[in-house]
Amino acid sequence: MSIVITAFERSPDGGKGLARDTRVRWALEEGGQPYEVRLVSFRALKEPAHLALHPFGQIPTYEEGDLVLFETGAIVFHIAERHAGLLPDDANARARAITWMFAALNSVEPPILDLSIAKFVEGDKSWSQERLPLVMDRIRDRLRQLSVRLGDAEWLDGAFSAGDLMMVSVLLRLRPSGLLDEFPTLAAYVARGEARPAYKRAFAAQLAINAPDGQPRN
Ligand SMILES: N[C@@H](CCC(=O)N[C@@H](CS)C(=O)NCC(=O)O)C(=O)O
Repeated sequence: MSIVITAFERSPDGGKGLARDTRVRWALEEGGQPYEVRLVSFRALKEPAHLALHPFGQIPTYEEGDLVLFETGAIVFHIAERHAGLLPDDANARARAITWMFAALNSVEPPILDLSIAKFVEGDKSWSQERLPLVMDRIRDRLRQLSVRLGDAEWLDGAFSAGDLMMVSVLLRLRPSGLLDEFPTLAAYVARGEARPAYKRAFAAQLAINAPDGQPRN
């Protein structure tokens, strides 16, 4: 059954791979699954046809026959459950990999999103500059804790898993801020994720849409 995902017709990051379709593409590539992409404009995101797929009017969505999914956590989990390479066979190791997926989305991504909101949504407010250091320090706290846990390990819990895929995808969004470089252990972890052939294919596929000349626009 063919798989169709949605992605921005024109991603605001100009092809840096930060839009969340990249993590779904990455999971599909790790699982060796072909997929099609339907591009959606910002206007179309909030129109009934797309809202029927995604109640919040966002990308990505995932369609496979009668099944329609939204939320990258659910989508990546669905892919990981069905294809080898993203979740370990051992029950406890599998549960821990899923824990890391949740940790990426529930404990690490929220403060990182807060920074995007502080910069791009609240940037023109009089109090915005005063708040920024607090927002950045909350991210630093999480990165410090994560960095300690990762230590010298290659991946978060043994072999590469969907937990790493999600964590690397979340951390990547920090790159423009420079915060990732304050934590060399995590910067190297993200680089290991980016070096995976499946990630490279996913990145190249979204880049081909957002910057056909191969150079991210922003
Ligand atoms: N929690 C959702 C977040 C989805 C999301 O924020 N998507 C962004 C693109 S990366 C979007 O569609 N933004 C446009 C909008 O919200 O109007 C997920 O992980 O799938």
